[in-house]
Amino acid sequence: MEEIIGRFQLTGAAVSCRAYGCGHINRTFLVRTDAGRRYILQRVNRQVFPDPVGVMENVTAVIAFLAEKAPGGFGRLRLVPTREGAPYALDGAGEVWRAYDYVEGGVCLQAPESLEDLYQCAEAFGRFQSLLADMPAASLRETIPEFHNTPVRYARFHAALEADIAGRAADVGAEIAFALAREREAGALQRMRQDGTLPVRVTHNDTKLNNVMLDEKTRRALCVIDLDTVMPGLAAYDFGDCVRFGAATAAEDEPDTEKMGLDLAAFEALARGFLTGCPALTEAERRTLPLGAKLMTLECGVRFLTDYLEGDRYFAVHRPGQNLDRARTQFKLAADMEAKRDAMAAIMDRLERAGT
Ligand code: ADP
Ligand code: GN1
Ligand code: MG
Repeated sequence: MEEIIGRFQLTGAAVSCRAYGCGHINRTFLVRTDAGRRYILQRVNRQVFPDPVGVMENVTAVIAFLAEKAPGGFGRLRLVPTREGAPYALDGAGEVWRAYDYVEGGVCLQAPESLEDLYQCAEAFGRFQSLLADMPAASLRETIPEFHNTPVRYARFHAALEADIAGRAADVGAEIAFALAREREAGALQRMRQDGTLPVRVTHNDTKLNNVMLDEKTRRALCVIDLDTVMPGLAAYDFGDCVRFGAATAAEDEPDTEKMGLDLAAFEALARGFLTGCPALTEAERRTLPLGAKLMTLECGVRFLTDYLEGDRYFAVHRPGQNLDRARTQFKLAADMEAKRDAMAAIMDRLERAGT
């Protein structure tokens, strides 16, 4: 680690480096220096991102765009250059490393704590999308091709089921049946993307609460982080994934699925926040936000189940069965969203009448 830390222009000499955060994808470390500075050091996951250098080009471009649009605000995220002035360093094994200034005074939530926090997080993701509205989508690479193409996610699920390399399919019949029963409707957003009903925008695509930094004192959003998946997408993806995580009554990997469901008050706070941050949505986009919540939840469940069937190769797992627990909570949540479809629609109508 010392060698890789030494490649970046840190202020002071590094005195400690430890694993940090709860991300499922990259290897993240917190580095402290004798000058009292903190940095986030990350190794970009090459299995997940086939072109990590392309990821860094995207991240650099988005940071530069935001710095121009919202200096000191959402543009505060800063990559620390290497001693040669590059935005990332390559190690001997060809791994891509980067360092960010730690966003001081910020906290990120692993679970919702208050409705106001939820409002702030959703407003942040909405504002993020608004700020990037005039960034040419074609200038960004697709860092993970077909990332939220749900039918493609299903195709990979079918392939995993067929191959059953870990011999696990026989034990998860109920989960498989749940996913298959919803395959046709799961493609609804993708169809509306293809036929032009929904506009393609620059979106974040991974809008978990722990990808927003809130001011630890005022609890207002400081900035959005985890920019690896910023690429062309739909508003419904960002709102949907935010609801999937933020309006859930249990943790993503809760083993007791009875605890999992949709919290409608949380849904309302998130919807109010997102619409406030992103006021220029089309009528079709607004209408499809609750559908986004359900489909992003279903898609995520299918991804967790696929990874379980493939022997846990994609998402970081810390115990056996964790991906299966994750898949089960997502399916339980999606089922509760089906039951609460009218209630979600009523909330959207109420917000519309209130001019949100
Ligand atoms: P992953 O793709 O694995 O989720 P993230 O970029 O989200 O990686 O980083 C993982 C965690 O590290 C975040 O959830 C957050 O807690 C912390 N983190 C990342 N970047 C920063 C930053 N610039 N300042 C403070 N904390 C950060
Ligand atoms: C991953 O990187 P992280 O932990 O913020 C994943 C998301 C999933 C999420 C599920 C690049 O997000 O797509 O929704 O886990 N990111 C990638 O918790 O696959
Ligand atoms: Mg993250």
